[in-house]
Parts: sequence; structure tokens; C-alpha cells
Amino acid sequence: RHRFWETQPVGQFKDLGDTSLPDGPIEPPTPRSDVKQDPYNLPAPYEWTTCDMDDEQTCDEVYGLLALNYVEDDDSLFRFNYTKEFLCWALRPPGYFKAWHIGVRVKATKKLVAFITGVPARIRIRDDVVRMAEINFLCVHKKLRSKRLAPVMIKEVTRRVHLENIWQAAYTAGVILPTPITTSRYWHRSLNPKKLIDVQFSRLGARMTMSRTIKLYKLPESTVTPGFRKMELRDVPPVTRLLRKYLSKFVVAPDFDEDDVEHWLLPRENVINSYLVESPETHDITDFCSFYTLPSSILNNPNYTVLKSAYSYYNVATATPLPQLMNDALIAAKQQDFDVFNALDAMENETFLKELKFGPGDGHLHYYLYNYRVRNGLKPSELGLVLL
Ligand code: YNC
Ligand code: MG
Repeated sequence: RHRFWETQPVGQFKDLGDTSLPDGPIEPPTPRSDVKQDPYNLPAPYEWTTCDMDDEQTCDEVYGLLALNYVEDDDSLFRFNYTKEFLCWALRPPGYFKAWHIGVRVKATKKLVAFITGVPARIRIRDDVVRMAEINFLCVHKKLRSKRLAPVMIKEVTRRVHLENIWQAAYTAGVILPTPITTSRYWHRSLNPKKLIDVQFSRLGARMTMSRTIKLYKLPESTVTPGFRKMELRDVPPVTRLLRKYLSKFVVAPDFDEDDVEHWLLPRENVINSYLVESPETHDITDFCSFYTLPSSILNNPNYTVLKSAYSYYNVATATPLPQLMNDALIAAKQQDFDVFNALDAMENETFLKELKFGPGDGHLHYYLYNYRVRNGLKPSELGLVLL
């Protein structure tokens, strides 16, 4: 059924009940010199290109490919519209490899028609901290679909990851592949219900009027927790300590150091928003919350072109109740004119979703590891990893 995936070192559906297979790497590393030295072959009209995300024009091309061809919802009402600033952030974390930003061009015209990326990360599974690649932004132009280009791109990124002596990867997808370590669901909290209903993101509830709906989702003008403020550079050490301690509770989570926290969590306009609670008495940093900015294009609506969505990222509550902290995150997002706030049911998110009037979405997000078996999988609440 999966001509490509059946050949790869991933958990296979046929092995799901097999208790004799150990957790951990599926295949051992091979000597670096045994890694294929030259790129995989593409069909004759195409050529590989390494995308230099420092180059403005390349960035524009990648942005344009994704804006027109990347992930859509099932009804094709919306398509992710990752911004250039977001892509530059997502693709250039500490220690990133330019060679892992891989494009495919048409030889004759040099048009960019496919893309896949990896970035390095340390991810902990139980007690095992593993160097991995996080794979993202796999995209093939709509006119080139179903030609088995994706498997070649996956093999090529795998080869380039192996060249850096890295043998595992983490990725998410909306489709079911062999085999998810867990499946999570998106929940949505309306901030601008009138627009969301107008663009068919949501529907007016049964026996609800528009004015009652607007009232239902109304939020205070300003945040309520004393000491709630934006994260700053000086907060990196205490935030790192807070986050490391918190993430140690989960079965799978990133192993963040201060450089990672500075990159992934320090606020960047229109990309990543982070807030914390500084105790007015002790000045300790007791709580932290963050969300990233990922707009979607609204396809074929006469009144609106862009949906401004916030996505819950990493949150830690030690002194403030988590629902109160997240309500302040909602207020902060509303102040910045977001239309909707999205969160997975991962980590401890279940404990605030219903209370804060999030509703379940229809899409599922499946989490995968490459060349690492986690036999019984995990519950979403055991997952401490958010991929972009
Ligand atoms: C997918 N999303 O099953 P089988 S998520 C992985 N992730 O293989 P073709 C996928 N594999 O089943 P198309 C996949 N979608 O026969 C499909 N596949 O074994 C598999 N969409 O290839 C599929 N972006 O080229 C099948 O399909 C084979 O032309 C079919 O291309 C697929 O970024 C795609 O949703 C997704 O642009 C590129 O549909 C295309 O349809 C497209 O004939 C819209 O491919 C955008 C979209 C995916 C977003 C993402 C994570 C990707 C992870 C890739 C796997 C990484 C493995 C680890 C590598 C490093 C290892 C080390 C060390
Ligand atoms: Mg194809």
C-alpha cells in the first residue's frame, strides 16, 4: 500500500502488535564514507538547487511556491501562507545547514517547483537525547503531483542529513503514513467570530445569533495577571530553566539550551510572540506562554484575503493557573488583531481548551519519527514537541 514508505526505516503497520521489537533506533548508523556521495537522480527536466534563505530573491521564490502550493484544508477554503520572515526564522536555527534547504527547479526555465527542508534539533525520547532533523515544508507544485517526486525529495534530504552524521528525524503530516507516534487534534478559539463565520472557518451555532456569538467570545481589553509582560533578551536564562524543567515531564520533547530558547522563543514581530509572568514581589519568572503567527490565504472570498491565525507554542505555568495564563495569551492575541487562536491537544492543553471556549477542529496532525521506534506510541498529553 505504501510503495515508498514500506522501504524506509519507520514503524510499519504490520509490526504494530509485535512486542519483540525494541524501542529505539531501527537501523544503526553507517560509516559516513558509506553514505551516497552524489545526489539522487531527478526526472530529466528537473535539477536540484540549494536554497540560500539569506538571499532575498530565493526567499521570494520559496515564499511564492508555498503560498500557491502548500497545505490546504480539506475543503480548499484556506491555504497556509507562511511569511518570508517566518520562513527565515523557521529555517535558520542555531547550527542550521544550508544544504538541508532543498529545492527542485525546471532546468529550462529555472522555475522553482518543489521544496523540502530540514533543521537540526536535539529531541529527547524518554531518557534518550537524540540529534535529529526536523523535516518540514515538503511541497510539490500542483501541476507536478502524483509523479513520485516526493519520495526522491525525501531520500535526498535523508542523504544530506546522513552526511552530517544524523540518523533520526521528526516530522508531522495531516496524512496517515507508517506509523504515527501520536495523533493530535487542533482546537480553535474564535477571536473575531464575525469574520470567521463570514469566511466559513466556523458556523453560527444552533440557536445562536451573531450578536450572542460576538458576546460569547468577547475578551477583556487588557491582560489580567500582575507581572504579565513580553519576554526580553535578559529573560533567556530563567525561561530556559523554566522550560527545561517543564519539558522533562513529557515522553517526547525538545532538549532546549539557551541558544535554542533565544532563537525559538524571543519575540519577533509577526513571527513569534512570547510573554511571561515576573512575580511583582520576588521578580522570579514563574510562568511563560508563546504563540507563533501563521496566516492562511482565504481562497475565493469577496470580502477577505487573509486569516490571521495564532498557534499556541510552548507554555509553562507554575504560579498562575494555566487557564488564566492562556486567557492572557488570548487577550494579547486579540490586542494584536488575530482572528483565531489555535492549539493542539498536546502537553497539558486539554486542561484549558474547553474552559477557554476552544472548539475541536476537523483536521488531525500526525507525529512521526524516522528511524526510531516507539512501540506503543504516546497519548497527545505525553507529547511535548510542537513543530511549525
Ligand atoms: C507527506 N506529507 O504516501 P507511499 S508535511 C511524507 N509526508 O508514498 P508523490 C508523503 N510522505 O505511500 P505528491 C506525504 N504526502 O507510496 C505524501 N507522501 O509510500 C508520500 N501537497 O509521492 C505518499 N505538504 O510525489 C507516497 O506525491 C508518496 O505529488 C507519493 O507529493 C506529495 O512537510 C506532496 O501537504 C506532499 O505538495 C509533496 O502532495 C504534495 O502528492 C504537496 O507521487 C501540499 O509520497 C503540501 C503538503 C506536506 C506537509 C511535511 C513533512 C514531510 C515529511 C517527509 C518525510 C521525512 C522523513 C525523514 C527524512 C530525514 C531522515 C533522516 C535521517
Ligand atoms: Mg510528484
